[in-house]
Amino acid sequence: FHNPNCADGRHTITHLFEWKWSDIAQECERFLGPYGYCGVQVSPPNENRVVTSPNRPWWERYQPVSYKLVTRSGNDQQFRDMVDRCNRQNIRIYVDVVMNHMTGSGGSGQGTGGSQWDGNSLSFPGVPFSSWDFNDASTCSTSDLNIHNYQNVQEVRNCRLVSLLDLRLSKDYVRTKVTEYLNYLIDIGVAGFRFDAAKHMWPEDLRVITGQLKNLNTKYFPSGSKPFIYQEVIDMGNEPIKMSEYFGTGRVTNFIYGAKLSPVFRNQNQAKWLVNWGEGWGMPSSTDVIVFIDNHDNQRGHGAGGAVLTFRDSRRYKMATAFMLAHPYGFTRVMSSYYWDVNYVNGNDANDWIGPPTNGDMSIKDVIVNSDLSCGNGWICEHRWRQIYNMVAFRNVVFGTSLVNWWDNGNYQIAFSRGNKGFIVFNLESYNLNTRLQTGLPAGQYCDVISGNYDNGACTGSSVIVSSDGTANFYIPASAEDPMIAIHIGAKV
Ligand code: QV4
Ligand code: CA
Repeated sequence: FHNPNCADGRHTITHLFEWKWSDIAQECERFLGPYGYCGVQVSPPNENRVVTSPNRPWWERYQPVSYKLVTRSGNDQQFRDMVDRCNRQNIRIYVDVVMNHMTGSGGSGQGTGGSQWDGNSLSFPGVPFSSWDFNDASTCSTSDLNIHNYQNVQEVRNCRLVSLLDLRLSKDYVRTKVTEYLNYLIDIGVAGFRFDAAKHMWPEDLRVITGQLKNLNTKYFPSGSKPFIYQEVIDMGNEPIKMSEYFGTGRVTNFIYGAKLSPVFRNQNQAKWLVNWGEGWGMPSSTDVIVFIDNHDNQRGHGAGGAVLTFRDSRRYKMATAFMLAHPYGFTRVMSSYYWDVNYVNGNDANDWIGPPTNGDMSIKDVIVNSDLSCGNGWICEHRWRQIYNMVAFRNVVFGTSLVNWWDNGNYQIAFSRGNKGFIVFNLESYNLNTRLQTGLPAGQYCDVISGNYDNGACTGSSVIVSSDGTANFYIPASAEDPMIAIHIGAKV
């Protein structure tokens, strides 16, 4: 379950948060395929609760009503069309799977696919699940059945996360229904899963469920391929539940990564310390994690909290993302967001619930793409920023090489090579960088893929001359639009 199942030479996924399936299908064809991405994490595709107060928040999709593929992103047929068209472009689809719980307690109604649900009687006929299929006072010991104490493992896994009705995954019937859903997606042709709220599920239950999964569809994957699984476990080191409990069933989301890298690129912790970034900072082994700067939760103060860099600090965010993509540690995920107006009230964003850009009938707006590759209609499309997509290509070119030729100025200027294939320099000082450095690269002229592109054998931005001894002079003004330079053998003039 640790292998992402990327097509050859592709090593990064992007989370197209709240995109419609029809837009993702087009994006695979017009951008993700040609620009070297491996795949897409999609929002939960299964039927969810329709929340109208507030009006259609993004988080309604984390309240399942059934496993029918009908949401504001599209229906079953549109989902299948996306998976097929993306796979044909060598782009993989990873599904966000919510199987810890169903809707919040209380309330009732119809889901996005028309199924009835009742959060009072714990009735979900669209699956079907009934009150027998949920944890209750016999398994959860808090008086309101909600989780209050994250130091109590039993409580975290058997009680309700923010009142969400907690499925009894120890029961064969519940495991079977969830497994049917996952195998249904595998048959369609997805490459793997994000397990939402994995911390709230017992590793043993996940072991049984993943043991019943089919191999991937041989229309798109070599026979015998297992789904890629990455499990959402927020482990900042201060709770009894550890990431390592989940390595048997796949990788985990490494939230320490963005939390510790962001302060460096905010000039709150010297960049020179990144010399042993990765396992050296007490993080799990590289092949057990997926890494990212921000995710859909912590970019709005949910989940692990709001201390991470996001698109709103674009200059620092591009640098942190470039560092992530240049560095060998972990399997990389690039966040792709939509815009919303923040409104801080007592330190919290009162608008943290706002859903994706919508039309008057609350359907999700199309993603518009402009000739400069940027997006419109409220979609931020970080994955289309030049400094980011060129570093996705950098990672593909240098993949498998080790980090060598580390250099730093003892403070906020750093540089390193990836074998003899790529080199990157960062200047986070308030003064200019002007230094000769060993790049490890063959002599020649290289395009700086940060300030421009490699286009028809020429550089649209600045270029770097590497001499026969492998050294080159680097000049990065503190005031540069992006105070970093990256070169690699795939962009040599
Ligand atoms: C509220 C109160 C409850 C109260 C209840 C009464 O908080 O105390 O009992 O009303 O009805 C939404 C609301 C939340 C509401 C809840 C139930 O925001 O206020 O409870 O619904 O109606 C997302 C959002 C949540 C949202 C949830 C379901 O972040 O705010 O809750 O979707 O719609 C921990 C976990 C980690 C989790 C993270 C956010 O360990 O697993 O918190 N991250 C994942 C997802 C995340 C998602 C969930 C888990 C749940 O990444 O996006 O939560 O599927 O760290
Ligand atoms: Ca649970």
